[in-house]
Amino acid sequence: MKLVVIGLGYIGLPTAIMFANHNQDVLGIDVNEKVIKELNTGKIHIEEPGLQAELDRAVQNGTFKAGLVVEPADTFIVSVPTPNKNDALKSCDLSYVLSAVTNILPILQKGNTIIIESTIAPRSTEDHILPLIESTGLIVGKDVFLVHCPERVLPGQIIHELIYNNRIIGGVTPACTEAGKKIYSAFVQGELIEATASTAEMSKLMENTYRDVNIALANELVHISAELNINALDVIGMANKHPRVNLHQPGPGVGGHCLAVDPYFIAAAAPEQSRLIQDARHINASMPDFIVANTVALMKQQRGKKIAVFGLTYKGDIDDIRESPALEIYDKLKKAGTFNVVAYDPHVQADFVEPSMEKATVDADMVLILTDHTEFRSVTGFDLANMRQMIVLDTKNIIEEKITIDSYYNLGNIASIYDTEQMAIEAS
Ligand code: SAJ
Repeated sequence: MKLVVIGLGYIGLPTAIMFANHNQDVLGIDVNEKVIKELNTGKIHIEEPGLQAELDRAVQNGTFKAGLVVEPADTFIVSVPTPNKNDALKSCDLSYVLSAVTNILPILQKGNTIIIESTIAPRSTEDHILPLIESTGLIVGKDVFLVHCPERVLPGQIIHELIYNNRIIGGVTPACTEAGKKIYSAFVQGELIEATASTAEMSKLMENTYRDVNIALANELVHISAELNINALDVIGMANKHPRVNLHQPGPGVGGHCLAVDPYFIAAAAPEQSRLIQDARHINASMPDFIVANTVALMKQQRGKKIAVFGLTYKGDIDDIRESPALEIYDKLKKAGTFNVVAYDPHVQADFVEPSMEKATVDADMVLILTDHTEFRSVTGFDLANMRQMIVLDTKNIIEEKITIDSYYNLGNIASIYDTEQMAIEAS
């Protein structure tokens, strides 16, 4: 079977390579010439464990090549970005998906299957993509097959999850679903769940919205507990001992290209009916400002000058800074110009990132931890001995040996910053 994958990003590339390693003849398409060149010389352009070895295998078998222009095939998989639009409710921008599908139309043949893997707003397949395909005169469900098959893999574990996760196969008609199932059965060992395109779209969006809303609940608990002088992290630990409770973890905000994006697609499609989803988004999106305000308060109170920011990625142990609340906090502190702000992140290589932890912390007054990289887990007071004042604000509650730090704050005891402030005012 010949398969074309359009969009060779975090999802499209691993998907293309997996098919190539399971007896399919794969052409990967991207608009970025540099990416195409690198892939054709056998190099991947993203950090993902195991992916380079998988590409090496595909190159050796001669089953994968990359290019700029689509060619006739049996199956087309669309895996391009769907950003938020700049409108009031940040609705789903389908333009890359529609343009990818438009490029396929002139070479579309009877018997072909088009699969949309990109995350899309509810009803996009039936209301926007289906009419576009049928404008060619081909009938979906009879001449060609259209399926929405959302990806649900976790960065860092993509190869494993592509194979073993359940997969929702949302066909526009039952024949479309059948066609989709046949294609993914090439390598998927999880269940191939039959669905309609619209339920598939909504299910994918609700999975991430569920998580976003639950994280918002944890973040709201931080605000409530700070007001009432209760340790929110202790509350979460205790409540989660109940067999049917799973409070999520609070943090400096919600990032990445899924949780911070998908809920808006639902909200924009049904604004009147999605109050809770919109409130949750608002709570999570305001966390960076909350962290900035507390950082500034603590620094001013201690007459601090230098902040070492630990972690810029949107979550731990990855190199992805897209939609990262950590980066937003770093930028805001930097732009304010009040303090010398230095970024340290062992996973991010960029000019503005200090590669040495020692240099980042020397003479610093505060370490502000924004990402739960494994490397930060074992940081102790001994590693931070070169700071001017050893104050740590650990928004991910990651440091294990908290006891070794002179002044340790997390989202459980963050309100105590102000107790000290009050004490300082009273003493002066
Ligand atoms: N976060 C918290 N508290 C928590 C959990 C996460 O603040 O208790 C934050 C993280 O720090 C991060 C953000 O949420 O900033 C998102 O991280 P994540 O690990 O929850 O999600 P993603 O975006 O890396 O991946 C999600 C996954 N979805 C679910 O777990 C429901 C993944 O399975 C999806 O494939 C992916 O979105 C996607 O592509 O949709």
